[in-house]
Amino acid sequence: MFAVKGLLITLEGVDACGKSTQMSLVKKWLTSIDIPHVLTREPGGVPQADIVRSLLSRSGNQWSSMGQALLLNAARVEHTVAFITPNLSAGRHVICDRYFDSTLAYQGQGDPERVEKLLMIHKMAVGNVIPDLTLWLDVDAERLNTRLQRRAQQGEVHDFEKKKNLQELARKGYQYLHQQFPDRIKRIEADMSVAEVSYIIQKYIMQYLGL
Ligand code: ATM
Repeated sequence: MFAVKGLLITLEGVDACGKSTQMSLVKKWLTSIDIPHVLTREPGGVPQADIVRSLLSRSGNQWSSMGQALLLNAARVEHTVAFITPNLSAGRHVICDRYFDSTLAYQGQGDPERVEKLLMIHKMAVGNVIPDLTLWLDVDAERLNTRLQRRAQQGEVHDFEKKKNLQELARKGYQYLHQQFPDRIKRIEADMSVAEVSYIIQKYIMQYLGL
């Protein structure tokens, strides 16, 4: 008898791409068909990593992108060792809202040299734990602008231009990663309806779970 390991499945994308909505739909769906799974997110998932989240989200965050990457990797080690790996070993699929592709996209921004360095840091930090499947919810620049403007009107975005620039650079980062790892990273047009995006996500997950 051999143990069946769970899969690590990540959802990625820029802010306002609809990840949170899709995370809860995935949870509802996997629960309804009795698939053992856990949901988690980064930065976060364990108390030490939540500290890093609050450190980085404090207004006036002045960390360089390498400083951020190192903090995020410190958080990721704790999350991976204490939560992700034990769940995978116990046969539960781990669905994670952001993982190392967020670091590669936000801190790497599509620059091959930076991405190379970040991959080395990831390897040192957590070894060969990489997602089995990454679902990238991609929003084009125009829609991103509209979604962020809506958030700004609701008081959720404070420095609109800074936020918009960061998301545009991160999108460039995701485009680069998608070219580099086409087998692992699946691009999904997030401009479709919530139901359509959810249907495509379910199809990919079923394919990877062999359902
Ligand atoms: P969420 O809002 O999706 O929880 O992400 C928090 C922020 O952390 C998001 N910022 N914006 N804008 C993306 C950023 N982030 C990184 O820059 N690098 C990472 O490795 C992770 C996990 C998140």
